[in-house]
Formats: sequence, structure tokens, C-alpha cells
Amino acid sequence: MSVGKIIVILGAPGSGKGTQAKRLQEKFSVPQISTGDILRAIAKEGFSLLAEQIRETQAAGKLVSDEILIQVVSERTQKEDCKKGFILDGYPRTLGQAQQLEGLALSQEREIKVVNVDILDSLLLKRLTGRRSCPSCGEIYNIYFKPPKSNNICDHCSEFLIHRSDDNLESINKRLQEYRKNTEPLIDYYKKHQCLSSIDGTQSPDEVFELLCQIFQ
Ligand code: B4P
Repeated sequence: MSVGKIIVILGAPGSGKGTQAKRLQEKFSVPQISTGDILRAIAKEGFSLLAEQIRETQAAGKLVSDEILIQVVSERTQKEDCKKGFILDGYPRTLGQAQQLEGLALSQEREIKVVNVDILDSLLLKRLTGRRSCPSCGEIYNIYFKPPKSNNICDHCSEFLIHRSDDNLESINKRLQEYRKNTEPLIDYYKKHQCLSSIDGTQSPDEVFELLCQIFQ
């Protein structure tokens, strides 16, 4: 990956953005910035109005406001570890966020490269309801496709795995609606800006990773 780039991973909830962004982070030694993870961390911090707002919004499967996201991303991308570039996992998700990202890229003199992970709706349900994650190391499992060796325990740090509060049928339907309305239009937006590649996300995690490496090396 050439120095200084901003990699954006677009895709429906459950398309595998987080799974792949974590692997890319290791391969290219640039940080994965998951806005979902950052928001969950703020929500866990305490009983502030902001934490409560985020907890409720995420659990309902709605999008957190652009104002909050713009602040979160600006702060995170100014950190020292972003100097060589970074991977945005789950950001932008609205046109307003995409426009803000352009301003950020311009001010940091960086190029934006976007990859869309394409997936069939029929696969999303099992991926999301089956997802479990480790609260300590962040490893993502799936009870159907990638179960941990020992039931509900992380293979790496022996922590109990978490089932996210938004990985239930009602929130998943809402998240898909939000995706269709706010995020899917970004595919055309980035096509027009000629910085978009698309890959088939229905394949195995190893095969999807191989496709991504071909794009970014
Ligand atoms: P996120 O945390 O970003 O989560 P996601 O989109 O649901 O999942 P992802 O696509 O990363 O799937 P994963 O790799 O885990 O967002 C959660 C919420 O945060 C949003 O609803 C919103 O409220 C808020 N939020 C975040 N960013 C925001 C923004 N910019 N603006 C406003 N609000 C924002 O994979 C899913 C499952 O599939 C896993 O179990 C995995 O093991 C499995 N899997 C992955 N790849 C596979 C493959 N190739 N084959 C089989 N299984 C696979």
C-alpha cells in the first residue's frame, strides 16, 4: 500500500468490513479505524448524555449523527499512528460524511481509495446473528462459519465472547434500511470520483482477503 493513502471499506452491515480491515491492518502496518468500535467504546465509558445517545442509536440499528462522527474521525486520524495512512472501516456511511472525508484528505494531502465489498442479502442474516466478538482482543468469530475452538471463549485470550446488542433481527432490518437509504448511494458517488473498486464478498474470508491484497499492493 503506498504511503499516505486513505483506504475506505464500504459494504452492507455484515459484508465483512471489520474482518478484512483487521487483516489489512496487520499486512500493511497501518491502523484500522472502525467507527463502530470507537462508538461502542464511547458508549461503554459511562453515563454521559453522549454515551447514552450512542448506546440507544446503535442498539436500534440507526446511524449515529454526522456531527458526532465527523468529530470522532477528525480526532482519531490526527494521531501519530495515522502518518503512514489508515483504513476506514464503516466510515463514511452518509453523503455528509463522504464530503467531510474529502476535506480531511485535502487538508492532509492524502489520496482516497475505496473498495466496495459486495454481498447477497441472503447471506447477511447468518453472518450477523452468528457474529460473536472478543471484548479484549477484538477478534471476530461466527458460530456458523468461524466458531471458536471452545464454546463462546476467545481462542487467543480466553475471554467470554460478546453477542452485540444490535445483532438481533429487528436491529438488523433497520441497519439494512439505513444502509440502502444512506450508504449504498456512496457507491455511485465514488464511481463518479473514479476511486472505487468492487470485490465479491460472498467468498471465504481468505479469498476475499486475497482480492483486497491484489487491489492494494
Ligand atoms: P459496525 O461496527 O461498522 O458493524 P457492521 O457494519 O455490522 O459489520 P461488518 O461489515 O464490519 O461485519 P464483520 O466483519 O464483523 O457498525 C455498527 C453500528 O455503529 C451501526 O449500525 C451504527 O449505529 C454505528 N456506526 C458505525 N459507523 C457509523 C458511521 N460512520 N455513521 C453513523 N453510524 C455509524 O462480519 C460479520 C460476520 O460475518 C462475522 O461474524 C464474521 O465472522 C462473518 N464473516 C465475515 N466475512 C465472512 C466471509 N467471507 N464468509 C463467511 N463469514 C464471514
